[in-house]
Parts: sequence; C-alpha cells; structure tokens
Amino acid sequence: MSEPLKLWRNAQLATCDAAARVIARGALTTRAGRIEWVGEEAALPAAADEVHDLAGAWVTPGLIDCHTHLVFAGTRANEYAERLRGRSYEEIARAGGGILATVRAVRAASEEQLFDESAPRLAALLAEGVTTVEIKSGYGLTLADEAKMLRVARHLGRAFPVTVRTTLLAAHTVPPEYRDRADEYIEAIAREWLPQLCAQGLVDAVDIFCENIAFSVAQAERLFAAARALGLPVKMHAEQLGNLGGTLMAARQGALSCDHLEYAGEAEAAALASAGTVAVLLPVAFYCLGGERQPPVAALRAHHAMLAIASDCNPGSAPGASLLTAMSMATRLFGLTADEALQGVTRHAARALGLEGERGALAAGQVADFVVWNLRSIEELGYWIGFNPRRTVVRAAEVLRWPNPIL
Ligand code: DI6
Ligand code: FE
Repeated sequence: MSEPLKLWRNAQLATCDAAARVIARGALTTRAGRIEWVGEEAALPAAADEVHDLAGAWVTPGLIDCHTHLVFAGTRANEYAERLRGRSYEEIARAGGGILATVRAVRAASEEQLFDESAPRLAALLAEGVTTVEIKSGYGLTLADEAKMLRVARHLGRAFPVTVRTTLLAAHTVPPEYRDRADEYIEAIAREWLPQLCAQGLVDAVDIFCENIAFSVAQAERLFAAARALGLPVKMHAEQLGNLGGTLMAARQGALSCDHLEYAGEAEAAALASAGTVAVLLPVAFYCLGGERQPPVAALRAHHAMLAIASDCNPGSAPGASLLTAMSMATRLFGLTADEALQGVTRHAARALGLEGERGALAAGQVADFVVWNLRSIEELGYWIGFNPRRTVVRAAEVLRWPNPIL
C-alpha cells in the first residue's frame, strides 16, 4: 500500500531554500516522511489523503543547532564568577580549570548520569523547534570516556524526537596523561581512537580546537588527514581567542565549517567563501566571555560566505540551551539581519553538518521536519528573548505530541 499524501495548507512559508523564498499563501505536501511539493496553495497539484489546516501560521524548516557540547556533567558557575571578578578564560584554563574541570566531572560520571544531566538541555532546544542537533565529545579525553560521551549522544538521539549528528572533539585540549606531549596525543587519536570509534558507528565528523591554549595548525592538519582516510568530514574551532591560521588551512582542506572566528579577517572570509566552508558564529560564547572582538561579519557578507549560528551549549563559555537566544544575540551583537539569522539556523546550519539538500529547507525531496510558529511576522524569530513562540513541531511529516501542546 502506498504511503498517504499529507497536505499542510493555509500557511506562510519561509522556505530557507537557495532563493530564501517567502510564500504568503503557501502549502506543502508530504509523503513517507519527505516533502513532495511546496508552493502557492492555489497551485496545489493533487488531492491529499490527510489535510492539516495551519490557520495562516508561519512555517519554517525544523531548526538546526550545528555546534553544541551539550553532553557534559556538572557546571562551571564558579569559573563564571571568577571571570566576573576579572580572571580570563585562558588564565583559568592554564591553571588546570576550564575544559579540564569538566573532563574530571565527565570521567567521574556514569553513562546514565551523563545522559540524565544532558537530557534537559536537549529538551530545552527541542522545545524551541530544533529538529537536528550536533553534539560533540571532548570532555572525556580517553578512548573510553570519549566513547562514553558519543554513546550518550547517540542514546539521546534515540530517546528524543531529534536527529543527532555526533562530532569527535577528542582534540579539545591536551589531557593530563599527555601533558607536554600534544603531538603524541594527536597521533593516538589519529591512529587508534578515531578508527575504533568510527568502526563503532559513533562518529559523523571530526573537530579540533585550534588555539594557543589547545592545538596547532600542524596538529590539526595531521588529524584531518586521518579523518580523510576514513571518509569523515572535518570542522574546526578556529580563531576564537587569537589568529593561528587554522581557518585558512581548514578551508583549503574543504572543511564543513570553521566555528567562532572572532579573530578572523578578510583573508579568512575570502577563503571560507571560495571553499564553501560555513562560518559558524557562536554569539553566546562571545557574550559570556565578554568578548571584545567580533567576527568579521561585513567581510564574510561581502565575500558571500555562508553564515550559520549555533548555541555552542557548553559549561564553560556558553551555558545555555536556546538557539532562539543565539539568534537574538547574533543580530544585536554581530549585526546579522533577521533573514541571515534564519538562514543561519536552517539551510546554512544544515550545510555545516553536511546535510544540505536533505534538511534545513522547505523544498521537494527534503526530510519533512518543520515548525509552525505563533508569529505575526517572521522577523519575530530572533526578536523574542526568553519567550518561545513555537506552536507545533512536525518531524518526518508526523506531528510531535511532545514538545507540542496537546492537540
Ligand atoms: N570553544 C568553546 O567555546 C568551547 N570549546 C571550545 O573549544 C568551550 C568549552 C569549555 O570551556 O568547556
Ligand atoms: Fe564550541
């Protein structure tokens, strides 16, 4: 028996496709979890088996949070308090706090504890209409503890109505076992950990923190070669605290994305644009670190680089689980337009995860993940702060009973 054709009618569509079309009196049809047709309601091609009247509401693709570290244990509120007193993020990290403080907490946590602590953060993102989320490892820093984090990420993807993409970030900082032996640590990840974790189906992409307090460009290049040998895409935490040249190398290697970019400039913007590498902006980290330098948005725009926005949810620099707040911050703090912010959590975020054409747009052939909003104008996304205008989330053409209100 063929799958029923569902019609979702009487909607204002922000398609987030390449043309960023808005369709005021729009409709879409879905079959077998995919979008079959999108357009003006007046041009509807076929009669449907099931009809949903969306009462003139705005509809966007399901939101995509393309950069999170949401699996972690404990908090670092003590470090935030220290930073308020004037200590810097780097000073705290060099003194053995920072990422390593969370590494101690994650190593001590059981897989169940890690799941239970992380689940509410994921739930908060989903409540705002996130249907795809990237989750990084990077607080285990042993093979066993990185595997534990990635298993928790996969488990979250089965337990919640969301698509989880995992990223191995074992190269987040040098663990105590490899103190002053960063090259050997990268070698262990490249030769042993990555192939094993990949064989277990735990890794969708590989990331590295390329900074003075973490890893060099040469070390990133070594890790990227190992990823490429396994057919895995790469991304980079680049130019957040200083300019090391990581972005130029990553773009040359065809990385999916370079993330943060506060210390990037014209050359990086040009390189990202010509490589098709997405510039992922993380305004919550900028805000919480009291950042002084902004990513080069004007240059990125002038070169037509793709801009994405993510929550960066993590206990150190971005203790938050709200993509809508990140959109607000990207507009107010970094000067993005409302439309750039919307593309940044849909089509461009999909591309940052290697999912373009599959998710992030209302277009024929895409997975039918979309959100129905209580908005009078689409600019209200990224306008509200601490208020959630989500009405209904549809995932693979099914209305979710959760996090929607009872229908
Ligand atoms: N950059 C970040 O913003 C996070 N990781 C990274 O490489 C921060 C991670 C943390 O402080 O726990
Ligand atoms: Fe990050």
